[in-house]
Amino acid sequence: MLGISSSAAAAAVAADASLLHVPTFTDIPILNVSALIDAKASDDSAAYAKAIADLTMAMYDASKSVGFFLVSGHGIDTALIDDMFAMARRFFALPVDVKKTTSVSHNRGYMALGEENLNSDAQYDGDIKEALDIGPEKEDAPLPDDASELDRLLAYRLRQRNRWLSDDVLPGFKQVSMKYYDKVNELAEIVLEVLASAMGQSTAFFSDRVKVPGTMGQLRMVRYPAAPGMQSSRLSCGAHSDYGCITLLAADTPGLQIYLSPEVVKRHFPARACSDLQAHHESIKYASGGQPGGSWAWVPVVPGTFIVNLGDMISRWTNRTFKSTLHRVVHVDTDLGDRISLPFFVDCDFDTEIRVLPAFLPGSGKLSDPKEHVLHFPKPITMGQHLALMFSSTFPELPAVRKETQRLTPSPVVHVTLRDEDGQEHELAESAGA
Ligand SMILES: O=C(O)CCC(=O)C(=O)O
Repeated sequence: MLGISSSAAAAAVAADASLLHVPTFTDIPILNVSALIDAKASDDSAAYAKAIADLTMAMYDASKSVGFFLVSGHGIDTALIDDMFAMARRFFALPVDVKKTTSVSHNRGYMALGEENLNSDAQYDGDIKEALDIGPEKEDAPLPDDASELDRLLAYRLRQRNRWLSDDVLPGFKQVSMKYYDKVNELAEIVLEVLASAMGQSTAFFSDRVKVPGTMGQLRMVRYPAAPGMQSSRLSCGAHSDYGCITLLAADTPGLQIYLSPEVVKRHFPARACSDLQAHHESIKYASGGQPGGSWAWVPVVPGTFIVNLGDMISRWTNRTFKSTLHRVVHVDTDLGDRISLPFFVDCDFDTEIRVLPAFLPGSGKLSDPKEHVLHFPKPITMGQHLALMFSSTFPELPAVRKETQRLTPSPVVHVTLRDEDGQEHELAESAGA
């Protein structure tokens, strides 16, 4: 099913038409990871090396052009995915008071309709969605004894223990959710190995930045009620980029839109003038530095695939060579019923320092774009600093976390040598202070 059904056109009488009349990104890149999964399962190092090599260039191209792609051949049982969607629907059908008993703190438990606003620059009110966030089970993922104070603070503020409903209320909820969590987490690790290779790093690059394996995933179940009169001032999910490393998304209904840069628009839709969304122009400018001529596009729902996108940390490590692309959700079509999606966000440890990799330094990096002369992120940041900064903009009560994070994170000084267009070298040293 691609794009939106014709009944959405009727809904468009009331909805802001510019939200709906955008092209569908039908040639979104697809990466088939089955050979890699087989090589890992059979512990065949030669086949593993070949599968990584075969996927690396496709990953590089997808990451450099749009930062969104589909993953097929993932081997996760369709029945498990269907069970997870069915379970999410059952959860959201419960009375709000019951759902609220799972609420813990940010990133764990139930979040009511409108509670999160992913684009407070453009939206007067919160996203038209409700959600449930689940992390790894704490007993499987204790903080290590040598965890830093920052790790402890953020684990407390953002990563508390899951609180489940009992089996009397929702039978099998925990079992299905954690089985799905584990399977998607395994897939995420595999995708990250390919991504690391595309970044010119060892395949263990990301796992080396997670002290306790499996602890940096967050499974979100989201319900979007159809909103036939949706206006650009308040969406199902406001325009944003993801904060961490990668997100793996399963969705049962179209609705996701991504913002394509002018270059991508030219390459994929050369024959048509894509309508831009004027109403979102300001927020796009704010969030992406502004790229007039770009366009929103529907991401197709292709059975048997996960939608994967890169987050802000990858954009930072690669000096924006790899894209952390803006996306949003528009769900107006009541004939399609509620839209359920299952994003799985993957981060690194909170105290992971992110600084532009030498391979991506402008001028000298072997993977950097020769046309790129700007070092976009001269100051390193920790994963925790970035998360605290972003969450303090989406949840108004969180600025305190940001302050505490800045206090606990040392301000390293970064030295880089940049070569300009004339081959002149410039030494740059900046402190990563607040
Ligand atoms: O539901 C979707 O398709 C996307 C959700 C999303 O972007 C998010 O929760 O960050």
